[in-house]
Amino acid sequence: THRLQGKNVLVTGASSGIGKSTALLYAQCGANVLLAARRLDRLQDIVAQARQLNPHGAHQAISLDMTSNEDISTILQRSTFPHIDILINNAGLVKGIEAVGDIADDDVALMYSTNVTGLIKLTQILVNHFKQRNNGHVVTIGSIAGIEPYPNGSIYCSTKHAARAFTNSLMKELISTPIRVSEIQPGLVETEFSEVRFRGDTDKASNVYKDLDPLTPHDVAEDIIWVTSRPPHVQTASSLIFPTNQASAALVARPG
Ligand code: NDP
Ligand code: 8X3
Repeated sequence: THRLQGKNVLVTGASSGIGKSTALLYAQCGANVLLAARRLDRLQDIVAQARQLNPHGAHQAISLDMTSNEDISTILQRSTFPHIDILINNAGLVKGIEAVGDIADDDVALMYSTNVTGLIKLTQILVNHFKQRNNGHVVTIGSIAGIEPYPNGSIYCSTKHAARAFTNSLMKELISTPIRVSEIQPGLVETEFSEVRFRGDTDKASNVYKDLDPLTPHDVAEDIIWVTSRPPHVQTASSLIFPTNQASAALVARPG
């Protein structure tokens, strides 16, 4: 992880879950972290924690709504960072478990604009920035849902398939450059993800992780740190990471 010392890392969705753990672990590894999300108050608390872990680092909280073209297109100008070395495309969400036919247009629009079109817009900006510097690393947080679609998750699963295809095309486009592209594909991780899916119903959300040891956001953060701290000639194209009792989206054991 010495290779992360002094690197500038933009983490989207850094106010909770995987993004928060990732931002803090980067800080601990000596990186400067630009933490982006909608809930700025939360980000400011996390910046304070990052400062404790790496007092010499230049950490910044920046408000970013992935559904806002304006927020995305101004992000580099609004940041105090001179440049970015690593982009972690982590912001994302699922809303509802409705079957096709019953899904509200607003939920479709929110998931697509956050998980797909916002991600594409931000990545284009950072890829141009990386091309100018002839250096950089794009990491997209995909999902097992981007490999194996499941019932009652058609919109979320299709957004993660889109993010996967976009990220993979990008890796192929950048084949002759030093810029790296990676996708991390987690299975069940206990975060606020299921609370958002069940629209705030915490009982339903905690049931998702009942009787198994899910991944923690820190587990996923460790994988992200690993992938981005390899030598420059090493590119992890994808990393599928499950809890030990999970083997596919549908195959989950609950040993109790
Ligand atoms: P959390 O709900 O804990 O965190 C989601 C983060 O995304 C929050 O920081 C939230 O910040 C941010 N976010 C959501 N919508 C927007 C938006 N419109 N603009 C900016 N930021 C936004 O969930 P996770 O940590 O689990 O999710 C992180 C990523 O991991 C997602 O892409 C998710 O799809 C993926 N993933 C999660 C898995 C899991 O089992 N938990 C498994 C596989 C992948 P704020 O609300 O402050 O804007
Ligand atoms: C989240 C994975 O299968 O829990 O991306 O919906 S799943």
